[in-house]
Amino acid sequence: MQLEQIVKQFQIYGDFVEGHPYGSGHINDTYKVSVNLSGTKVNYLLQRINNAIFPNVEKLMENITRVTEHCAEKFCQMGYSDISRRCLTVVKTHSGGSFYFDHEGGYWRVYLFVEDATGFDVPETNEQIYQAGAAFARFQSMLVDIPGEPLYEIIPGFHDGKKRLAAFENALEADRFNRAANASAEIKYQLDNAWMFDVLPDLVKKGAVPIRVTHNDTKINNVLIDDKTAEGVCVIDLDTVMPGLSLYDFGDLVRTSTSPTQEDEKNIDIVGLRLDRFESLLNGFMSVGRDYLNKTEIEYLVFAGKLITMTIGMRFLTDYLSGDTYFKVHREGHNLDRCRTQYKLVQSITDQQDELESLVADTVR
Ligand code: ADP
Ligand code: GN1
Ligand code: MG
Repeated sequence: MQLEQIVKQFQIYGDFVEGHPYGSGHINDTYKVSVNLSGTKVNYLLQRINNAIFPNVEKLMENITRVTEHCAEKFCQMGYSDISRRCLTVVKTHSGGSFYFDHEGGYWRVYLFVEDATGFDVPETNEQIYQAGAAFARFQSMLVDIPGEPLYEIIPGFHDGKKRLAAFENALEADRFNRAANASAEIKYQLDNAWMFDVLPDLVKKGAVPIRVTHNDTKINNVLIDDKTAEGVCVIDLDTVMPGLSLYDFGDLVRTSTSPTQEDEKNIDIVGLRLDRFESLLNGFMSVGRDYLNKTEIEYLVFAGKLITMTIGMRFLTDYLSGDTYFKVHREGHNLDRCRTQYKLVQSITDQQDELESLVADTVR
């Protein structure tokens, strides 16, 4: 079905003008589409949901609408008037007012397009990093009192390192594409660092770290930064919002904002955590986080950065060994390149652990 036909299924008024692939997400197929409404061009964000990864689209969209409606209400109470820039707005379909359109095995949804804001794969200034940290912490704090049943666990064990490790070991054992030989150093690094995966689950078991409602995919390009004010104006990509740990969200921010490089940078020498970037992220996150995070959560912030970077590195490596079936790839060895940057960053965090811990200590002094 053509994009134009898909757009027609939604409560979008005006004549279809154009639609193009958009963004650099690894999971969904995303398009920016435009319609002409009485001479004004209006943009929308159309997505084909990756239903191999999210088989329960009904529950996925239920989670998302619960979260967006709750956040909209909060922003409204706070006196903001530009609510549709501050949280995603799902556009309904004509027939039945559903939040997605299902056609021959394809599942489509539409959001209002957040104008004049950018999702950076690599943030350009420390202010952007600070604002991104503050935006994700604000998002967590807003969801503390979301009413009703717990959100549906859309991908069970999403950040469960032990489960991910088992998947890695299976892929390694099978080595279906004879790729393990290309990744021997990475495989060793992964196996040597597997101890990390017990740490946070043990803290949860002891009751030291609470389960909250978290985003779970806080890659830096999943917050839109206002082009004029640099404010972290809108948290996007809500597919994985579900019960989780605050630390995982901070960890993924460390992973994606503290090195001034792309996730798939080939020149490993330039990958590494920069202290000033980390400090901006920490200060932004803590500007909101200090009001709701507990002592143990704060104590493990640096570790969380290392852990999530290790986990995502392992997921890239697993996908490489399995023939690149999960993350979109655009070149040969793409997932292995991504894995290498992650492990380089883990090492860089480890090497600077003391300085990083003292920056954390400073924020609570
Ligand atoms: P994926 O799950 O594949 O990462 P995202 O939901 O993150 O997909 O969307 C991909 C990209 O599209 C984002 O990185 C962002 O640049 C852009 N985007 C997503 N939603 C919106 C929106 N409502 N308004 C403007 N841009 C958006
Ligand atoms: C995926 O959807 P996107 O591109 O924001 C992935 C994350 C990974 C990330 C690595 C649902 O995020 O878990 O950390 O790629 N999302 C899902 O870049 O698996
Ligand atoms: Mg995304």
